[in-house]
Amino acid sequence: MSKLVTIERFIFDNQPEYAKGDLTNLLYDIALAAKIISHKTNRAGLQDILGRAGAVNIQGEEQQKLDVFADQTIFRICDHPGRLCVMASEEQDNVLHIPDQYEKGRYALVYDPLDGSSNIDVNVSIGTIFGVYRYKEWELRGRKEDVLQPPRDLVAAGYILYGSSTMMVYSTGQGVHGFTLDPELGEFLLSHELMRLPEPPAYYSVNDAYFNRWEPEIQSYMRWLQGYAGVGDIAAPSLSGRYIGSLVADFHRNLLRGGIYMYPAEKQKPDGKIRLLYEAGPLAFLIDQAGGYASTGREAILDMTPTELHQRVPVFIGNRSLVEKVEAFVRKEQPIRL
Ligand code: AHM
Ligand code: MG
Repeated sequence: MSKLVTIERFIFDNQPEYAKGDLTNLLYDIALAAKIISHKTNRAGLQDILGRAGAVNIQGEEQQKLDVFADQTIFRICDHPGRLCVMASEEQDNVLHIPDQYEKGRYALVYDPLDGSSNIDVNVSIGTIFGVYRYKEWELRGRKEDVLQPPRDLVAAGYILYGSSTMMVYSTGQGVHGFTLDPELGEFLLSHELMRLPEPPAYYSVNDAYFNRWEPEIQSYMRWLQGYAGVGDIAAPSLSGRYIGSLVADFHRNLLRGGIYMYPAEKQKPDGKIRLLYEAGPLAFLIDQAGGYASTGREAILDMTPTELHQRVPVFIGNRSLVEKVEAFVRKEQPIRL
């Protein structure tokens, strides 16, 4: 019979040597936030019945938008246990400092509390993404510089997917592991140990309504993926298309089945849409740990040092062979046909 392993037990047993318990506890704090957000997310449709965001509920409290609720939940759980020196969230313009009355910790947390905002109100999967860095200057009380580090220097990264079940997937640099929430027990149980991207890949995921806005090399790459004759030096693997428009859900499916997720640059959006610090960076770390690769088409996302909290980057992420091929198209090393 297989062993029943809780996320708490797994994190504790697999924590890196240097972590001294703090990283373990931080990951467990994030798992707790995930349970609270999951509970609220599952009741999202009931907001229409019990009161809309902005309205006052039966206890006289104002109903919150889910993404604001998720943002505040993570902050409120992580601001006081003494594990962090600073946080940065997609929902906040500036870094979030640990209040003066609390002890300062050795880690910096970046997070997108609820990604896939267009899917929140239509009952489609959404997710939370997070990354953990070590502080840079102990003397100073948590600064922007502590989070503006290349994703390669992450000590942990992961996501929570609020889908047909809630899953937490994370890595501390020793492989990628997935846990499924048992809603009755309120525990995340190990369900996917040591996740690796399968070959051959099954899917490509992109919003192809924007095809006309992409560079010709990316348009050609898309034609290659779709099996058009005369594009690229060798035939692409036979892929099917899937696009949810929730990065975590698209990423998770491709991690399990193999594939590539893309959000290319556009004529009006030269850096694309996805944010480096708390979206592309942590997922680049995970995909690397699962045997894959993440690129802007021109450089490896793992090695980019963010200069701004909300900086955007074009993203191609998934099986290495598919992502390296994008780079070959961008370098104009592939026969092109539009
Ligand atoms: P968000 O942070 O505002 O939710 O935007 C990020 C999301 C991703 O989850 C998703 O992959 C992408 O935006 C979808 O964008 P589009 O609707 O342009 O395809
Ligand atoms: Mg987002």
